[in-house]
Amino acid sequence: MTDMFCRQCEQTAAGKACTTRGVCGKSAETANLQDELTGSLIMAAVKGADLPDRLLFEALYATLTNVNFDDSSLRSMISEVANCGGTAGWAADSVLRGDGDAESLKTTLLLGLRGVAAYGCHCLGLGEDVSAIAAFIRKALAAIGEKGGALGDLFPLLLECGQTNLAVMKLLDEAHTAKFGVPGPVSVSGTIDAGPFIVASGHDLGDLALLLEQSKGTGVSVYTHGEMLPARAYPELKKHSHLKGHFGTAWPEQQREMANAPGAFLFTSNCLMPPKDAYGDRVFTTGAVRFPKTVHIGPEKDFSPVIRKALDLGGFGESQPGGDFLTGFGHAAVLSAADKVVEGVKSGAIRRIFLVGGCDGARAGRSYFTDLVRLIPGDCLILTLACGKFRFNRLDLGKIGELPRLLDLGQCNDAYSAVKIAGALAGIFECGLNDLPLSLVISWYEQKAVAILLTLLSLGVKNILLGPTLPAFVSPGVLNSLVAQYSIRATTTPEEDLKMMLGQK
Ligand code: SF4
Ligand code: SF3
Repeated sequence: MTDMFCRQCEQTAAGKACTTRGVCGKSAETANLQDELTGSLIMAAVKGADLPDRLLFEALYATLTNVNFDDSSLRSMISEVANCGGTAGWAADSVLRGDGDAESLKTTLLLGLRGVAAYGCHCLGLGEDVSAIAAFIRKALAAIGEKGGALGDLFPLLLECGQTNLAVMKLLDEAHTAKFGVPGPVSVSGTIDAGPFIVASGHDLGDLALLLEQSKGTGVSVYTHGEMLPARAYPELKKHSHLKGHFGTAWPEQQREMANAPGAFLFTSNCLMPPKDAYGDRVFTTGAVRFPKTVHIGPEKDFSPVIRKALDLGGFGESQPGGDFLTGFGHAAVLSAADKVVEGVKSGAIRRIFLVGGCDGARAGRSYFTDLVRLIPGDCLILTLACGKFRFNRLDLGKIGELPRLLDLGQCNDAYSAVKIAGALAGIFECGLNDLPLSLVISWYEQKAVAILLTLLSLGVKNILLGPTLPAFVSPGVLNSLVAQYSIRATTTPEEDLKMMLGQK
């Protein structure tokens, strides 16, 4: 018996499982509470208990990597689920630790649901109706809770999870556009000005909008971090002159970069690394994110403690120069240039389109994605999204005609834009998605990427390259079936993979 067992993310210990303490910093106690919470949600679903949508989404999101490290909040969610009829009794070990194909499919489904729930939480925050998404989550949790489970019944649920994730990403895209306008290309400065500042991290544009309203006229500047970068592409967020630019680089660098910056940090979603003492007192969390020693801003979203902290700290004495980031190529922007892309493909000026996107992580093997992007020939377009792009989004990759070669579609949930763009191009060329001159190279780390991968599979997308390593929770039998049905494969070397992709029709 081990202290804990978690293999839900790409950095799991020795590529197998974290068994004493998480590589992410999660303790065994926290991991076991997260399993208990998962079990009580599953039992609630099996019994058809009346669990409110908000609790369902928030509890699932609390178990995603780099979100909740706070045992007391996990305990109170377990009690809340119990009060609604969620009991103990699910044998988490038999599924999450199992090596069989049914356990692997159930685990993949559960992790996909965690990703869906994360996006569902952002939709809820923006006032969207998520009841259809919640209905599928309840059905899928009940299927996970049933004893055994035929492979033939579980696989269709994985694809349905992919379709549900597409639906929730679409809902989020529409909510963002309705509230904050249509995103457009924008160059975001990486310079941090002198004076007090707040850095807003994570995916929640609704939280950022509230922070901008509350900090207006206080003399505090606001910068985005990580997945919040595309915020400045939205007219209703960009209009705030104190939303100045973007702080730092990739999320795995946060402990080093935040320790050296005299500002206040607000985490609205993953990825939070356990804050070091050097800067822990200036970290604030909100929404699903929690850390025991940091101040949590509750659902009333009063960000005045964050603003006060920034004013007390005073910020840098002098401006800290940094390079620029180009972002904001959502589906509306890219499709408005569709004629140029189509013309380029027809004339041969654009040989191929690559989607190199997904999560970032701390392992050295992730230089694969930078190396690949550097090697992709100058007559190919590169679409990107999510936080893995920080490994190459400041490279000068030039243009094809008037189009920048690297187009940043936005956050991981903007995988919806990628699907929409690919669908529109397939319509124009009158072909299937797999017949487009398009190659997908996906970097995964946490469970939103699992949900997005299931979306791509549910659309019948083949030949996806997945890296930097394959998930530990996928059994050999499930892997064989994915390879047979979808020709999915693991990344090898940038050179070999590029040769193979350029050789595809
Ligand atoms: Fe390990 Fe990842 Fe689980 Fe953290 S989330 S305990 S790093 S597998
Ligand atoms: Fe990144 Fe955490 Fe996955 Fe939104 S912020 S993609 S890793």
